[in-house]
Amino acid sequence: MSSPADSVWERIQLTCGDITAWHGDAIVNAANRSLLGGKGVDGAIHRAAGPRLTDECRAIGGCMTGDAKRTGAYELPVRWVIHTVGPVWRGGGRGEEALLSRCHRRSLELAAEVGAQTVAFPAISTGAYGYPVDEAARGALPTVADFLSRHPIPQHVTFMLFSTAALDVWRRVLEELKQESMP
Ligand code: AR6
Repeated sequence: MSSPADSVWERIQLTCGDITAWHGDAIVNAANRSLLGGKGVDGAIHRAAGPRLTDECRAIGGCMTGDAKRTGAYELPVRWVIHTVGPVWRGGGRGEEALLSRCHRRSLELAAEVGAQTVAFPAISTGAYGYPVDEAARGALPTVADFLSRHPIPQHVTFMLFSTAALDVWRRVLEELKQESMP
């Protein structure tokens, strides 16, 4: 992975809040392989989008870990939901980083396909799937920066953290990555 330029980091925003209230083109869902909904951010997205989202997901028939599928967003204030299945954390030696990276890359590919200019991600795998928050930031942020350095769309990516504690961790990791990528 090459070092992203300063302008790429400026296309990544970190914020804190409920992703179902975010206004933009697409949000990413931290789903499970059934795509039929669950707890955490998945439950919140399905509740806010309404039952037609679950119907569309049922017709897709599931998703592999590390892959992503795109649906409509129904009652949500975005145009698309991109459902990705993060890895369960098993200590870090079972390919978790590559799978988490693939989740982000596949989600951005599906967003770019439909011309989504603004995309928001939750901190995939850091809830029920147990991925440590700082490790998740170290997996997600360079992958997104690398994708953005190669593609003009999406123009902006937001990471919607669900607590100020998580936001602080992601901010620290982002600053470290920016420093590391300076020439
Ligand atoms: N907006 C933004 N972030 C949220 C929200 C929200 N409304 N709600 C929770 N988070 P998790 P996972 C954060 O457990 O670890 C589900 O049951 C949360 O604090 O939602 O990938 C699925 O069906 C955490 O930081 O997803 C799967 O079975 C992050 O979102 C399984 O959980 C991810 O936590 C997926 O587990």
